[in-house]
Amino acid sequence: MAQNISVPDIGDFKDVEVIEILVKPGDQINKNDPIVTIESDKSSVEIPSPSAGLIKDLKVKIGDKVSEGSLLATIENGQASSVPKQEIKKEVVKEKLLEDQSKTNGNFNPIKQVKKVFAEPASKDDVDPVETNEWIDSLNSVIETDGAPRASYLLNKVIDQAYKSGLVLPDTRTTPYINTIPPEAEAKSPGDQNIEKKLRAIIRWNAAAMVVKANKKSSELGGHIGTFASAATLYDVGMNHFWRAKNNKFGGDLIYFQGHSAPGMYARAFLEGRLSAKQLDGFRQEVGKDGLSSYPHPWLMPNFWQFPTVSMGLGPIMAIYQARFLKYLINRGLVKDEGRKIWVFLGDGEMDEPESMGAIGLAAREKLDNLIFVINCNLQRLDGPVRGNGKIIQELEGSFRGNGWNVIKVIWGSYWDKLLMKDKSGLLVKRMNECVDGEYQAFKAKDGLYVREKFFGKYPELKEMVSTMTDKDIWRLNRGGHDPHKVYAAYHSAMQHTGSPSVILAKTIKGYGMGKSGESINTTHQQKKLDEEDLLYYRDRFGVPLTDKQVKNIEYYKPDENSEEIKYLKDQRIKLGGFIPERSSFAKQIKAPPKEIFDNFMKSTGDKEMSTTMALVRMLTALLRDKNISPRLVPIIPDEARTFGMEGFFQKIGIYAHEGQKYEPVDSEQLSSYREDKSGQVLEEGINESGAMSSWIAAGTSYTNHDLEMIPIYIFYSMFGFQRVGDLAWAAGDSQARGFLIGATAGRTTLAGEGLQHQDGHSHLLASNIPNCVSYDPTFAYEMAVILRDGLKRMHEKKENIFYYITAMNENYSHPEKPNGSDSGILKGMYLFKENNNKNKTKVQLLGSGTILREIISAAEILSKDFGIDSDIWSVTSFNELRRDGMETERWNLLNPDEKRKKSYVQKCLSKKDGPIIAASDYTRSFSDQIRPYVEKPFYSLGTDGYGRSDTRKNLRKFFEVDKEHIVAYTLSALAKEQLIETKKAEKAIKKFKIDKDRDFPSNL
Ligand SMILES: Cc1ncc(C[n+]2csc(CCOP(=O)(O)OP(=O)(O)O)c2C)c(N)n1
Ligand SMILES: [Mg+2]
Repeated sequence: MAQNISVPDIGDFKDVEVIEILVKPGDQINKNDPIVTIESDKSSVEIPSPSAGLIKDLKVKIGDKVSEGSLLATIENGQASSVPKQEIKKEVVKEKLLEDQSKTNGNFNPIKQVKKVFAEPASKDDVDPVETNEWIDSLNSVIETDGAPRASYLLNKVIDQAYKSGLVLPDTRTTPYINTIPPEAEAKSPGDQNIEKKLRAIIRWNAAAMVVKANKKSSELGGHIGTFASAATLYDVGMNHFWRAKNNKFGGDLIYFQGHSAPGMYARAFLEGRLSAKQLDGFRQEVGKDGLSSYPHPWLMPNFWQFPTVSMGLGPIMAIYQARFLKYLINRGLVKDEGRKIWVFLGDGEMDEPESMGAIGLAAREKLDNLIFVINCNLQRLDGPVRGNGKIIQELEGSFRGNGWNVIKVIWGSYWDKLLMKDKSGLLVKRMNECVDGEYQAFKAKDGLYVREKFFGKYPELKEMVSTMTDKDIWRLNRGGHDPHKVYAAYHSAMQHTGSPSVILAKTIKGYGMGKSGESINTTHQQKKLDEEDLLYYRDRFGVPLTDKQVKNIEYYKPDENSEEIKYLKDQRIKLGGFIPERSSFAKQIKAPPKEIFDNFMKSTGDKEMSTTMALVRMLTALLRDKNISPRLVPIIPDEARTFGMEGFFQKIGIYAHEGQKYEPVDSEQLSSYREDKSGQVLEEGINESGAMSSWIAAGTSYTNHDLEMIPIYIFYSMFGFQRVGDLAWAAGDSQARGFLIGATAGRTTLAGEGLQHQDGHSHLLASNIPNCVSYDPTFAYEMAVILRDGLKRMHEKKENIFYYITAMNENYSHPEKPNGSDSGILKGMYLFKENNNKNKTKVQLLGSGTILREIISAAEILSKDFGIDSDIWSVTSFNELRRDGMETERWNLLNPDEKRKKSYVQKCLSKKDGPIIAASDYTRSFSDQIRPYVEKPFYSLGTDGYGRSDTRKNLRKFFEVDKEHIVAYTLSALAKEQLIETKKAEKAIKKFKIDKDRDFPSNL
């Protein structure tokens, strides 16, 4: 029996136009297949079929207006007559378990037993120490008999009860200043410690030698020794035992190396035979062949580095979103869950960057247990201590714990274990707790005697504790981050941890082993030269088998290929699947959609008005019907889907939510209901441009990191794009991210009412500085369609390492038909849109881009009608691309003075055309000025220099002098200056349009 399909609840909209019919009678359709697309003045949305069946009759045609309940079609064998309420996938929530986990901070530390008690020494305010000890004994006995989870549970219950009783509890953000993992719970490294120690020494040496050698060539070259010196153990333990490389069996762990530790990675790659001594000699000399980048730059070393991290703070936020994106791919069923991990190496100073910690809440909320931060807490940054008066490790612990991370502190090395065992009174821990980082830094810049006096000497009991130790023994008391056993145990524990991200806070010494020349002193960071004496010290300190002469020559040391060291090093990596870092891609291309997919946009819209943003959203909807493209699209929005008319995507493809949707959304009755789904496709990032940009980078580099080409489309207010996250955009270029950035609500006068902080008149200039960013400012839907399809083809089919920035506007207007043969011009940056030759008289070349092209078109009509001036109207889709072509051509011509001059594309377009050139855009004049050198004709640019302000579009265009009247007046004046018309004609226009000559330049207002 035939059933009706009618329009479901579409919110407040009425009389909405049907713009596409997606089925025809006789079609067999599935439930949720789209029947028609309807479009309001702001957004378009598909109406899905409520059931499967055969379409019998269509009851609407394109152009019809429909409202809720309007009949659309009838279907045979269908079962329901209205769109079913969405099914809320209720996750089975094991509430009790979750509750317990969150209370233990997700950290089920495998503590088996507790033999010692780090209680504070009995203090004056302990009125009943016996009772105190009874409580502690009880706790220990639960840990011993029932295990740590039970003990945590009981403690939480007691704490809950205390809160209920109104007790003010002490601050529990931090734990004592000791290792999180007690020695008896440490996993033991299976490695050969002797060989590993030798290898570490050699790698340290080669890294330092490489920097010193470069600086011998020229002090301009620079480099860092101190950072890697402090982190060598942290890297080596990972390389020898934990980090699994990408190969044909496994996707590979992803490691974000701290930028300034790059020399250490090169030094290891040298031992692995991946880099030659000649290449090490080319450190920081990249202009010639085979040089090595100062820092991790995939653009410059595309087979080696994966992640650009040296701009501090970008590594951590990009890595968090990388880990999130990996979960997204898994939850969407696009990649297998192989237990891959994202490791991120950071400096303690770097943690002051707002970006570093800005997304740690998200990491915990999304339960990113595939993410491990390792923060190298050497207590120093560039100028001096990170927290001289405080304790960076404790501070970070508090922040990360507070955000729900699993925190593993690696503060003390094994030599401290015995002392801590002896510390029955807790006085040693008390001393550890009370010392500030400024003191800890000084301890390691001095000697054992100093530590004896200043650290242990504070309390006679502690002085006594170390009385049998020599100063050398005291000096040997090591820090956790330099102890491979402790580091191994921490990594092992982080690898096992589930339910939340982990952070390892490793205490180290900046410039470890550099001695007087730079160990733990304030100038360590910039120490790039070591004199002979320093080098000999460094060799001896680590026992590198080089003669004095070899040291003086600053030779690299590489054991024989058959030596046990090299064999061991390679064996460990073979066991872990290959070398790291290594950048590769085995992703398959995505076939660009057929040309016809955008056919609709090539026609005139007639009277129908729409914005280019709406047109773009319709194009995306069309792409979602292409089976090659659809699953790979990653729409990314920072809380502005409704602004851009994209709310239709919520139902259609769902919003990614790792826990599905645990609630019935308030608008569940409506077609565009807020639908969250575990396999949702939209990344709805909230008000978080940096996060959205980081997601976009993760998706845009998926072809290398996950061997799966994805098509990220990040849509944002253009003002909050490059200006806000410019450094991330630069890193995206370095990373060779592919995808689309859409600067919506673009144009200084087009966004109108929003005012100064919203109106963008310069994002294109920022985009133009990124070498592999291709940018366009289209006016019409067909231009957008041609550009979008070409972008898909270039990036995702041909795999060009470029990304697109396209501006889209919110002004509604009608769109003409695509002029014949304009495709190539649209892509090159300009094409002849229209010629006004009816007067056969004085002529002018009018160039416009974005919405201001429409002012140009109107101005041309006035010029023709009222002033008898002919014009050629050029739509400039990209001043940026034109400039690139102009620069290249000019350079070639200058370098080849004997040859016939080549013409730039701009010249090809304009050189045979008559009249001066007037160019106008909704951006600052420098945007259109970019082509000035290549036109070889009088050139005048009009633009929106100055701060925006809220008003109507008309008033704003008048204010910035980019409205049709100003364009006419300025054009006439330019023609007069070229003596092509009489000056009085220009004067007349200025008067006619009531242009105030005495008004200040808009930039000054
Ligand atoms: C955004 C940014 N600002 C400044 C710098 C310059 N810089 C390089 S290293 C450094 C200090 C790093 O200290 P820390 O993070 O503690 O790393 P460490 O070398 O101590 O391991 C600074 C300020 C930079 N690379 N990036
Ligand atoms: Mg530091």
